[in-house]
Amino acid sequence: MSVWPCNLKGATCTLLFCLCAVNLTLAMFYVLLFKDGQAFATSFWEHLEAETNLCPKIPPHLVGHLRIEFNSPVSMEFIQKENPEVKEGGRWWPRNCTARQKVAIIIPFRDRESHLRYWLHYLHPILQRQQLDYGIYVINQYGETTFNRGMLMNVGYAEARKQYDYECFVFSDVDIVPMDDRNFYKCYSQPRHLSVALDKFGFQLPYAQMFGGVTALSLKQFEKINGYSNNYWGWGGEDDDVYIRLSMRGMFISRPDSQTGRCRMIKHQSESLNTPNPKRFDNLQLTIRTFKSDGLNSLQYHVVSVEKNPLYTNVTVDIGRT
Ligand code: UDH
Ligand code: MN
Repeated sequence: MSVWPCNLKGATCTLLFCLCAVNLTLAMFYVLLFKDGQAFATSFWEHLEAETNLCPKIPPHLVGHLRIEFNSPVSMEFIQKENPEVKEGGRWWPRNCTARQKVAIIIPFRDRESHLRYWLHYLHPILQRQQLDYGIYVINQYGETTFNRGMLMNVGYAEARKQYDYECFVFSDVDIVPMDDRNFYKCYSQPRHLSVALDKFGFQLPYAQMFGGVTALSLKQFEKINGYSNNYWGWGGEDDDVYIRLSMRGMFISRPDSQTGRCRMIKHQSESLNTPNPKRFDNLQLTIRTFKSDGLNSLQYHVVSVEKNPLYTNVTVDIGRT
């Protein structure tokens, strides 16, 4: 009687037995390594399926030039009715294909409700036609302190990342709306400036380094520059500071052409808590030396509340200072 669990002759039987043992070990290894073999297999197939069902490179429902005006106020209820597919917190994603990018839109904000309504009214349909997997984050500066646009952008970036696996961040003023839906609110291989031809500047780019209004940076690009500076209190400078950061990191500005990049800005007065910052020119002299330690890695804030409203997520934040 043989010790082997088969009737084959010596060598063949040993070989078969060894193969079985190797197979079993590999299988156990696989299960242990991925803890849950089933979940791994499922996510693998889901991933493969998603890859094959990517949304088309050119979204099919774009309309091109848009008529934008700010003469007839819209209510939140009306905007909600216009956008039935938008989920709580201002989230939307295409249902019949997988979006090419997951985009968080960050809006620095305080006391501009009427502007926000126009923005939501125009942008939600545009972002849907662009087939993005997106979420809207309104970062509301708490209290009566001097406004700090750059710091609010950093907070928006940090808070949006806690909500979803975003890979692209669009930073937009609340009062700027694109006039063409081919101006994509997504990220490119270089940091993107989207509001290149504003009506208030006669549809011209005022200067080549301009990087204010609406911009888009991938997670990698934003990390590479350490985000915005936290030190620009009041109006101006923080956008030029970002330009210095990205050029220091060997990047350059990408832009749509001046026709596609046309935008309208809602006319408004400047707020008393956002008057021009007299220190901005001095700060800009120091950026090259300070940007590695002033930005995302030095950001400190206190979240007062996070509300998931029907059309956007509202993050109220205390950023300190006077
Ligand atoms: N913002 C607020 N609330 C404020 C200040 C600024 O929400 O109190 C946000 C908002 O997203 C705004 C952005 O910060 O779009 C930039 O601020 P801004 O719109 O005041 O800056 P802009 O350069 O205006 O457009 C400068 C003042 C122009 C006054 C012209 C008077 N004729
Ligand atoms: Mn403005």
